[in-house]
Amino acid sequence: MIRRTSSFDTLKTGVLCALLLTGDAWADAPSDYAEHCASCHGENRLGGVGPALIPEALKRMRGPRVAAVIAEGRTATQMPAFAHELDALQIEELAGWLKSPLESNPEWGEADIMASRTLDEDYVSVDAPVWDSDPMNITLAVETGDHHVSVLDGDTFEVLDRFETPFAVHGGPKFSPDGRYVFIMSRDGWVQKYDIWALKQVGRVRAGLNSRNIAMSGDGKWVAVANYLPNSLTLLSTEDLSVAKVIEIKSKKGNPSRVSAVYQAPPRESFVLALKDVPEIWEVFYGDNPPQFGLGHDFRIEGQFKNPNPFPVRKITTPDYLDDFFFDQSYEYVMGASRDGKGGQVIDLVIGQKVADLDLPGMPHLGSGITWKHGDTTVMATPHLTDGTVSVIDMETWETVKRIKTEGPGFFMRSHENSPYVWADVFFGPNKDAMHVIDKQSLEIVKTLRPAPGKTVAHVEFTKDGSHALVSIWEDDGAVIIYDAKTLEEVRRLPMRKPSGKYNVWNKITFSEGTSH
Ligand code: DHE
Repeated sequence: MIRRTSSFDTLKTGVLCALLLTGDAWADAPSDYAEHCASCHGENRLGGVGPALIPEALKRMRGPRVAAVIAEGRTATQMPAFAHELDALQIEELAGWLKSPLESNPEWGEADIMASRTLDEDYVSVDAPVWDSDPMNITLAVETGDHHVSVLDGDTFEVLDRFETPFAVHGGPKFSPDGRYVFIMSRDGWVQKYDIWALKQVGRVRAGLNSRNIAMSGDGKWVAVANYLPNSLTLLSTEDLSVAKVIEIKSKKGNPSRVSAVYQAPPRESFVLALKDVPEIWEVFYGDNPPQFGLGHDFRIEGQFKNPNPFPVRKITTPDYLDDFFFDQSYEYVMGASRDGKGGQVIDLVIGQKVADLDLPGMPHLGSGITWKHGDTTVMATPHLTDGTVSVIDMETWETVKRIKTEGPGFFMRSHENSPYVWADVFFGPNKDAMHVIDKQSLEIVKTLRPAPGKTVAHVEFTKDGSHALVSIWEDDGAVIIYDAKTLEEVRRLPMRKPSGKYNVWNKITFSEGTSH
């Protein structure tokens, strides 16, 4: 029998808990959960008004430990403190149990997804924007501190609206091709549709239980949602968020896999999927005339495009597990980072084969890569998540042209056709307050900005004309700083709650080479 202690503080280090929790570990946690947590987080831990409490979601939780949140609650949310109802050991047991895997992989099929869909009754479509700003220069700033998005006028930087998002948005929101609607995804699999002209949410649907990112089809008709849980890709109609199809992810050999990410390849009229657990790249076609590949082992298309099986799937075997992608501007070549973070490969999507190896040690973050003209070639640059380096690669020879030494590992990079500079953050380590500005031709760091010493300074987005760069102070009492992109002088600071990514309508819908796609 485990004897409970009375004070939460005595167990804060967790060391004693580790000793106590051997054997009869988490014995009472399920009943404590049922009594105190299930009404908000769901009987099955998959979420309700509160987020899902499963390891896939909790291991991404930054900030206070899970036990501390249970004990002390979360400020500015509906999560209350339980320290006066549960003792220290109960709290540690509960936290440990929540981080343990679910007993079986939950199902989340078309019927569940459709049942989760809500379309806002008070939403009324409008014929023109309800504001006077340039619709192509609207910029969204995701504020992860309190789960909101600010809608900014890209000329005046006035906040036109600030609306609530689902909990824990991840990845770039995706605009409809005309820039009017935006689709936003949370790690719990919720997809939100928002009308920028009307400044109103249109609706929400839970497309997966634990999701990675979304992609918009080139024709604007479909949003694809990459899911870890269940192992699926959900295709939603952009019109009304209804399910067009749920594709179960099983390799050619029948092995299931999580989807690491989904990307759009507009010239190919396809979505391209990075798979976590099998060495394959998938292409899911949405156009009326999908290319006719043979049924050879590397070029298999399942099903016909017309009824009864829309969205045919092509499965390409790769020599390695490829986890994170970057495409050339033609979308013929996809650069993939190895799952072990030690290198990468280039796959030609037309022939469905590897055409080159990439020299990319230090876990490249290809999703943040950008390209630009360098002399008579095009180069691509990517930060590394475990190495203070930006790698620059020639897109014709696939050789590494330069490794630019930075003050620490970075997460995001951005540029703009009209800017001579690339901006690269230092996201991790003691220099997380640094933002490097790199000359696109000399490939040298020409300035390092430190607008908020000691704070995380990360992620950049440009205005439509590239005249200004917006930088996040990634803290709960943070800000978006607006820089003159030429003089590199600060112009203005907009207070925001832990702003993460910023997304300019024009740069996104025109696939600017300086931004992630
Ligand atoms: Fe992201 C984009 C994967 C952790 C914030 N992140 C992406 C994309 C991928 C990805 C594949 C591109 C998809 C897109 O935009 O459609 N991210 C991963 C990971 O695998 C990783 C390392 C670990 C994980 O478990 O997910 C990871 N990402 C994070 C974070 O910890 C960040 C910093 C904070 C958070 O919100 O979780 C984070 N990721 C972002 C942001 C983007 C993003 C802000 C969009 C960047 C853009 O400019 O488009």
